[in-house]
Amino acid sequence: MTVKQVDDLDAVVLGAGFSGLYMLYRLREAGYTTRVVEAGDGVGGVWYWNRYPGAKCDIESIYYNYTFSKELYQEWTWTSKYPEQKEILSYLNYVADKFHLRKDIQFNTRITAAHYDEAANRWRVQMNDGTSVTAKFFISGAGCLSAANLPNFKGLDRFKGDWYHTGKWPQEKVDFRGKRVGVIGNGSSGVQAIPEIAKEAEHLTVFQRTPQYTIPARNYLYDPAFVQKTKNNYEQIKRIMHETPTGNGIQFGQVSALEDSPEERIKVYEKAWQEGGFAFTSTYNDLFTNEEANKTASDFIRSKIRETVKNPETAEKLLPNYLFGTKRPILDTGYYETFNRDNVTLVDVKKSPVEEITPNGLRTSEEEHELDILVFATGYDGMTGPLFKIDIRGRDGVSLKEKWEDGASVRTYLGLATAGFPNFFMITGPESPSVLVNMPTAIEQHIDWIADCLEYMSQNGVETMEASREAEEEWSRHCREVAEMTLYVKTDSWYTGANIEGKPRSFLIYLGGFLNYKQKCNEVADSGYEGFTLSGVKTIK
Ligand code: NA7
Repeated sequence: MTVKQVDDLDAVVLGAGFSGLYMLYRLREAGYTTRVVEAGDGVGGVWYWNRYPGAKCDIESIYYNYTFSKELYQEWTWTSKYPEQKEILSYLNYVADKFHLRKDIQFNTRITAAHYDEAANRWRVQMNDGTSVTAKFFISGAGCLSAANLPNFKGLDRFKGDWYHTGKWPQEKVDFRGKRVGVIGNGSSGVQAIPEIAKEAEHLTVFQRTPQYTIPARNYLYDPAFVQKTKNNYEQIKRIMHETPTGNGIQFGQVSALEDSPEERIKVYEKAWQEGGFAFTSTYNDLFTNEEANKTASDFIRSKIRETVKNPETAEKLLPNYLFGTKRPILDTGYYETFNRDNVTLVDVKKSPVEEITPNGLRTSEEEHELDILVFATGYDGMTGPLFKIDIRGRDGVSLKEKWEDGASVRTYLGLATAGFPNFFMITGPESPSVLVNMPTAIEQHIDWIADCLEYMSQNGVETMEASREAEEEWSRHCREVAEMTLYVKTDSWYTGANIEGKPRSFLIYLGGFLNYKQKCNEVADSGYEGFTLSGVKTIK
């Protein structure tokens, strides 16, 4: 394939999801020539690919949007508390149209490599269609959960039925009617898909490795008067999104779970359970830091599972035994109830592991299950996975993968940049608070910081901006220390990288809280980008 040199730009942005769209908007506003490169044939990022039945967001929709445009906030009307994938995708299409973003987006194209050319101070970005562009800035809007994890099951290539991964769902509707369906995985995606597939399939077999805690979402249609009120209170919504710890309207509990009597605690949990949503996770202030406190919430959910699931053997299999919330908490609509259906079977694959996919189904160590369709809800290679899919090389040809997998771990400065990779920025990169904050909030904060940084560079004749090794060592150490103070590190999850075979363990998300993080980012900017090396050598263009 011949590589054609087609262009030289100010910036190339990877991905046209929430991040890429707003980054493009800001760069264009500042007068930069920009190209967004997107693998899909439309905008939307994870909301473009995650079309599986039941896919919806577990953050309340009035907070799951951009705040950069008051006009946009007034124009868009959410229909229900938790927006479905289709509605979010329509929203992002609306944004792309309203701000005429499509003309700078190259669809159906993957970035395969991005190499920094030190002499020219340019990133050479190569695409899978054989073309390449050069740009002064390379910005990743690849997202945290976009590299699908398809475990290496023996025999998948011989399976005669159809198979799908929830994170790469086809555009056409998959028809489950009259089909024997198997779902492997019961994280957020599996828990959303399973009740919907069960309604349609002739029979559904759920292959569960680790039982999960899930809380009822209790989704409902919004009252139009409520939506109008939020539009009238746009400034307040914006404040909640950007000036509260999680940016999603949920208040943290003020007291320890251990301060209440057992009877009082049950009342508090019951109220939150009936209300639905993540209110349950913030009933008390120490559920994720104190094991004893955590156990009270875990026990409550286990009692709910026993109460809901009629077959005691199935209920036992569904009882989680890790600390609640140390895997990403899940919201569901009728998940546990689904196991009361006659057409649903639960198989414990920890007890009897999957041995192989056969031409007609799946064999565990105990028996063979005949299947027509297999659904992998097996998650993602989180945080670093999307970046490692691309051959990103900084100074001296060193690849990001080599740098982060040389036996040590990921090292970033604020999750925004990494030493040895000048003028490369990551939106919600590893070691930023990213997925533990409302994503649109985290994305806007990062992009505003990056856009301001570029503006600073332009005003001060700075040509390269690069995180220093000392600054990133300190930040990474701080991230690890904060994580060690929490219960999150006690459980294997995609947060720790444990879900991917061979992936080095490290806690890839900053747990010090969004507000502390934002303050640190602001201090760095206000100090003239302390911790970054700024160089002012003018380069050709
Ligand atoms: P998750 O939450 O990573 O869930 C993946 C599920 O797949 C989970 O139940 C895994 O079990 C299971 N899994 C993964 N590999 C295997 C193998 N080899 N065998 C059996 N089961 C397996 O991904 P989701 O897509 O559901 O959600 C990702 C995020 O999207 C979520 O956190 C939200 O932020 C939104 P395990 O628990 O590892 O034993």
